[in-house]
Amino acid sequence: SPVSALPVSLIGAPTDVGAGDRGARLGPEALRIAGLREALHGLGLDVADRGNLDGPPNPWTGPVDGYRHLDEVIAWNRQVMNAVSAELGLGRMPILLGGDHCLGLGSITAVAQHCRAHGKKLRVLWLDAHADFNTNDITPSGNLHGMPVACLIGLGPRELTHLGGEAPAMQAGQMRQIGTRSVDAGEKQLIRRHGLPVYDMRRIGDLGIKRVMEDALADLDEDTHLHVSFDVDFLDPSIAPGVGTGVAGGPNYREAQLAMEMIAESGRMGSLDIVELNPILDRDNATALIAIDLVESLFGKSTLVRD
Ligand code: 5AB
Ligand code: MN
Ligand code: MN
Ligand code: MN
Repeated sequence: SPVSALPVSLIGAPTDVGAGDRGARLGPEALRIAGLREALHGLGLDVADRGNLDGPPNPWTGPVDGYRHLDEVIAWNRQVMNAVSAELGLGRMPILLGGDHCLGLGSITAVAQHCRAHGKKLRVLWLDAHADFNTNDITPSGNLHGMPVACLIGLGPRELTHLGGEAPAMQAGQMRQIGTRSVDAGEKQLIRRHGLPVYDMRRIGDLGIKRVMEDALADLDEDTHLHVSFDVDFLDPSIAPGVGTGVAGGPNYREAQLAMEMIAESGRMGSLDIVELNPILDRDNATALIAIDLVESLFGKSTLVRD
């Protein structure tokens, strides 16, 4: 049975302007074709599919001042922020279908504004192989999908750090990164300087996914809005090959599923991103199917025999 009684709204953002490979623009359709709406409906949820947002094409040009496609990234994030705000305003749970992970900025900026307006606490779980904590002076690529976390805490170009009019959207201490295993040298320094809470794969190996999730979900209360930003490259590429920036050594199927089950049991999830799925690099839409399977767990599908 679903843990969330909230109606949910699917919002497609078909773009890869922030990524280093093209193909994530096809993510929303791949998730639809793999049956996301039907899966959620099957759990008893009220699901509305809002279709796809519109935005500029991917110019596919090199970095300028350390950023690739900054104007297009700004435009897409504005669209996402407005669409997510609208669903939250209707009392619905937005599910952003990326698209690349630069869009987490627009999504979480909207969520942070909603929390401020309603006196709620914000906790963000960032499920990702990467920290996405680069800035234009340390990025190895210029790709903005590697920078949304930095922008969220106020490090980045003003149009992105002030996307919602106020900055920063959140503080490093409100985030928990999980599954991290590929962090650039400059990013590591920045993580230490800002005290970003990271549960990397080494820690998951040492403690086990159960204890890590207990920790990451500790002290949530009725007033906490939990946002889950699920970069599909969180998963080990052996089970989820359809991503542009896969990194070996990620969570296996059962570890990922338990993480999702524990998030569901917290009862606090109020918004979700599913990003970085690249169907061009996938086999038979397998990665979309596994992502949907895990999203069902996020919404309360249980593996308990007596639940
Ligand atoms: B993703 C890298 N750190 O900045 C960079 O997939 C990869 O949203 C970023 O997590 C990966 O280019 C961004 C090398
Ligand atoms: Mn990411
Ligand atoms: Mn990633
Ligand atoms: Mn990626």
